[in-house]
Amino acid sequence: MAALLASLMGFVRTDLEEAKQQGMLGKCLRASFLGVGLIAAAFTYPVESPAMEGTAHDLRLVVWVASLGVHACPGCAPSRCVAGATSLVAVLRLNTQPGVALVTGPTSHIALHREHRMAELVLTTYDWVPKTPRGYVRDLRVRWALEEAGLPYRVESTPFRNRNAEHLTHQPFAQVPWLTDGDLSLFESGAILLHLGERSPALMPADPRGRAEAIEWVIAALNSVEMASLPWSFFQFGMADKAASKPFDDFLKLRLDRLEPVLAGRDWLAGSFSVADILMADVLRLVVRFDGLAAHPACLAYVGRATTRPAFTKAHADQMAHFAAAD
Ligand SMILES: N[C@@H](CCC(=O)N[C@@H](CS)C(=O)NCC(=O)O)C(=O)O
Repeated sequence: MAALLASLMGFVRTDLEEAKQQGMLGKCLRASFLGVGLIAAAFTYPVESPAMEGTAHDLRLVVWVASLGVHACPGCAPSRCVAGATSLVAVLRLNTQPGVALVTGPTSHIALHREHRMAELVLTTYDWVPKTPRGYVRDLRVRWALEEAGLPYRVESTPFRNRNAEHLTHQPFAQVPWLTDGDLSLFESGAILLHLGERSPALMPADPRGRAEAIEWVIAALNSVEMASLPWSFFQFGMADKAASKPFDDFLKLRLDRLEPVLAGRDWLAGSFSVADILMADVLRLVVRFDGLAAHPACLAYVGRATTRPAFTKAHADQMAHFAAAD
């Protein structure tokens, strides 16, 4: 970063020197003032915008700054204007990323502001649950995503046995999890993961196509696969008469038969690992629990790939420890 800034300053110094010799110092100074104005405008960067939107802003800013240089300072080589503008925007972008900002100044405050906002992520789960659901409570999906993204968060508890009115203001079905992000409170694990996907490229592809595919598979995991696997699991848990399970076995098999060739052809659903994989793998994990993927090796291998990721291991261990601490 320091080397980048030094070379940028070197460019500016050389240009000013040349401009002085060519009698264009006034124009150069005016361009510098306008440049400072543009940098100030850059501070209004969309702090919470998706990665692509941020990239579009970066490109627009490069074009503005470079064309300003070309117009205001005709003595300078256009390539130098483009190089200078690109370096400037790269410095701004880096310096507004949490954990990256190296140069103290207004832009590093944006990074601090982001870090501060992220520190306010609070995941709520039950204070305790019986042994059977442990390791499968849906706060695990959220923990997993937060661990993958390296986002700071803390976990709070709500009573499992006495679900109070406060609980219902966050989760109208008296379930868990919910996530608060500042003054925003979100329920539904899918909605929470999509929200977190906006925060990190580790959770959501940056390109529009990859992003659309990830969203598509998030919905598929919840609305096409979990919709079949959850009622099927009631029979496995002994909550329903096994003699009546055939339609549910068939329904799940139909979904798995279609998912099998998809997962045989790719490692992750939307190109790179994303929130879609967290949801799909977590949904399939419940099927694995009852040996329901024996006839679907690609699905089984996919669950293995996903659950050997360090972020899953940590999320799982943390959930187990959370409930064990309340025994
Ligand atoms: N669709 C909801 C389902 C939430 C859900 O089923 N939560 C379970 C724990 S994994 C729960 O709170 N169960 C207790 C209950 O339904 O009373 C989501 O994905 O967040």
